Amino acid sequence: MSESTIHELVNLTADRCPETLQWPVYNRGDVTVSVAHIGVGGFHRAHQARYLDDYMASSGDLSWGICGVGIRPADKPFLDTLSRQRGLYTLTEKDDNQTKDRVIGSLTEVLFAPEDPQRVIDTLARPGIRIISTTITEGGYLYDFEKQRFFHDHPDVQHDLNNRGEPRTIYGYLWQALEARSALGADGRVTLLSCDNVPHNGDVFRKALLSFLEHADTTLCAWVSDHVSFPNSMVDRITPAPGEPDQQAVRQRHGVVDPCAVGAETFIQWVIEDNFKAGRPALETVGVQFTTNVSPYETAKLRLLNGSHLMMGFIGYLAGYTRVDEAIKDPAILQLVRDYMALDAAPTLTPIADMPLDDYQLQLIERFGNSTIADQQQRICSDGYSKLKNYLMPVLNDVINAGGDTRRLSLLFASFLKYLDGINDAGQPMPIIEFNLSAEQLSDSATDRLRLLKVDALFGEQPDPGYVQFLDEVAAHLAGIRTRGAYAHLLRLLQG
Ligand code: CS2
Repeated sequence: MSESTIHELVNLTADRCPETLQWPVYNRGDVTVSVAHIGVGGFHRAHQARYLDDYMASSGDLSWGICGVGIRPADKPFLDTLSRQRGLYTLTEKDDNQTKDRVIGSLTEVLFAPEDPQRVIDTLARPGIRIISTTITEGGYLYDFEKQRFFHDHPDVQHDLNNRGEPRTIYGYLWQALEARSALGADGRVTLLSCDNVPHNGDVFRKALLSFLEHADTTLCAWVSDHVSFPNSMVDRITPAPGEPDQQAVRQRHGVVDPCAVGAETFIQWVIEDNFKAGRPALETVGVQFTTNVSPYETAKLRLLNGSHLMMGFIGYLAGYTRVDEAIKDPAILQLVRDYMALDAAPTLTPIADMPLDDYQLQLIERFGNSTIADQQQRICSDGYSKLKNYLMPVLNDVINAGGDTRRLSLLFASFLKYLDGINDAGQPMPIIEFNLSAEQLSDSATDRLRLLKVDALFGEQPDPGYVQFLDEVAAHLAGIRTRGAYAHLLRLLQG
């Protein structure tokens, strides 16, 4: 493509968009914002924003635009760029048979909270905002999932309770916004919709927010209980960390320079508890499933998809695979993942009429093998400690209670501990991202990694007998991995 045919997305309009690229079919000038979304990462852009774009395009109801909000200081450069692009960005949906690029138009406002916290609070307080949704990752809820307790002592929580004007956590922002909404009485009603991979994400969000407010303003707690709903939801779309390859591809195919481009698989699913306090778009017309009980969907997805990601993540990364599609094509890793799904996770699940679990497992193997998205092992291993708690501890508890076989799960925990060394089987450094483990926890446990599992919430200082045996198995696997390498150790396990 010659340089003269290169356009920056920031300068594109419906008329100037290359014909090969799909531009929003609705007039963005007519869109009004009813959703404020906190956490405008790749996943939100590939999932929720895409559903609302579809909805506005197909229904002509333009009242469901999104205001994207970032509250983490590190989000600034990205949000500045997205804001210059008026919230527009390219989404590429792809698998081995198709590649489809489209410009998503549903994000019509973009705010970076630390720069102007009051503006964000005022936005969240606008009665026209009917849904406040979040993708802030497991860690963002500041909640101990094992003990089911809010991290009230967390320094950022303490900061927010004592410095109303400069919130750092989502709760600090919501405190003031909900206070303003409560002054409107019933007209201030709103839905807080968590879109994170957290078991019972709506219930957790509600509990955490109310725990915060108990220390901030008890009267507000009562108003929130009556006027705010927290639907549980299951969200699904594999979205690798966006980067250069997504941008290069859009530039090559369409001559468009888009630093906010994001790529994802073609599969997409969203199941939501139908509990909205201030109305909702008819998203069922664009494939969203509404139900009275999300739990079976969410449990199946977390245990089968996210659990398998971890199962192949640490072992595969240690074995030298940096891409998920390459790891899953390794016969030993494939067998491990299949066995984990069929023998460990599936027996703990409730059957779902419209999501047969055998088909779901087969489909997952195919999705993991999608080479066009080149999903990153580093991404699925990142924040592994929180993910183990979230996705795997519930499976482990069920397997232990049923007196089942824990060999694969103990291997998984051992491979996680070895992964923390940051060195793979070939002795090469392996970058790891563990923001919920302090440098102190990491270095303290360097000589005896097993301690990490005991000192924190996972197993406690004096684990129950079933868990003592499990921890012995983890220790034996860890020793085996250290002696012969993770991959060779896996082969032995599969043969034995
Ligand atoms: C992944 C998820 O980061 C992870 O733990 O398992 O991001 C996964 O790709 C999504 O949940 C898919 O919906």
